[in-house]
Amino acid sequence: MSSNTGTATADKDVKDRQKQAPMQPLRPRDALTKEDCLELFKQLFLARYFDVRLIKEKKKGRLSGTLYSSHNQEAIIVGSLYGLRSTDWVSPIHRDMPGFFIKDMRAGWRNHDRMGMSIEDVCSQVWGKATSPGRARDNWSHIGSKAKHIIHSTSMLAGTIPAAAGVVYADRLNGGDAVVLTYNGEGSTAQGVFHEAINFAAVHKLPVITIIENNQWAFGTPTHLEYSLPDFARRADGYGIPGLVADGQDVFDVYDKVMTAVEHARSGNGPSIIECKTFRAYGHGDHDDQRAEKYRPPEEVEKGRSRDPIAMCRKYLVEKGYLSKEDAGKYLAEGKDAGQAKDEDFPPEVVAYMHEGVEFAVKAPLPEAEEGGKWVFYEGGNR
Ligand SMILES: Cc1ncc(C[n+]2csc(CCOP(=O)(O)OP(=O)(O)O)c2C)c(N)n1
Ligand SMILES: [Mg+2]
Repeated sequence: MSSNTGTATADKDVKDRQKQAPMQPLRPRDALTKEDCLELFKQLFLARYFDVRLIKEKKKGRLSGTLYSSHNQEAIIVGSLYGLRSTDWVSPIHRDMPGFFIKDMRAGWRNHDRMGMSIEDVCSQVWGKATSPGRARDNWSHIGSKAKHIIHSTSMLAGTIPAAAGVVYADRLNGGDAVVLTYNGEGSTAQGVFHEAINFAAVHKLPVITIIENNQWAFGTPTHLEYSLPDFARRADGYGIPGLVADGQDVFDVYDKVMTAVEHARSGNGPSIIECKTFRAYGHGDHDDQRAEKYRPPEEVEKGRSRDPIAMCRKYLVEKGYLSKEDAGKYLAEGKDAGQAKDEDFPPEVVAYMHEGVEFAVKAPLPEAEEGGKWVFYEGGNR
């Protein structure tokens, strides 16, 4: 039986462990250079063009399979990834396809050694070719790369958060300081595994930053039938961790909030939730586009798409004096859906980069038949 003093010390230890370090709100955007801001602007065009181009390719009959659009949600992907270190991990899902190649893009768009996939990798995956990181064994976002610090995406919503927590737990035990960004739609947060994983991360103070892409819809279910809070971020209170709300249309606000959480996590203060408020531009996937027109009133869609992340970023750059009025009017992709947008609406560098990925994938071979019997069990290698 422990002495009274021993019990008091143990109680204090427990209280110390349960104490929440306050999150210091940061404005890391103030330290971004003009070049950084212009790069973020270009990456927004790139994420949008990826979407536009795939829809056009499918319309032309050069591509099959379902597309899950990130149109209007690009600021979340671009803003959250920009401040990461190469050693950090990400866990993207179906709505984050551009994140696979935008990760670590600061190390050079065409630098094959950077800690993100190449556009050739990602397009090969979309086209189901042998050159895809998953060797075309599955489609869309069902890829990952241990070497590039990208956790394999699955269709089991919220199912990657425990895996992400385990990855950074192992990294901590090995003396690393990596953080992980997990991405989840607001609908996926109703899964039991979401609560289990966040709770586990909270009690072990793991550097897991959960980004909630709150696009107001989970397939055909609106948010008021998903949870009963004005701000989803308040769920964080129940786990004893910070929860921030970001304007998901504003790449700089996303950057500020995510980097605040990253600093907090890297300093050993544990996980947090960042709710990014946005709006899903199209149907759940392109198979749902026509149905979505029936279950969502046109006024709601128009309002939800009225704050285009490209236009908002441009406005900020003009106000900062980083973009002249003349240059600002050069490429006007905002507000246009894939049927309206033309290549001339995007910077030529963006179009050329995506074009290289598309042409590589179109020409790449399909996998050999025997590939189907492989990779169920470990076959060596580190991908
Ligand atoms: C555990 C589980 N339940 C249901 C589904 C089917 N499903 C796939 S996406 C989706 C809606 C997801 O909505 P949300 O999490 O808000 O993400 P969004 O698609 O809006 O980005 C559903 C129900 C699934 N993949 N996994
Ligand atoms: Mg959603």
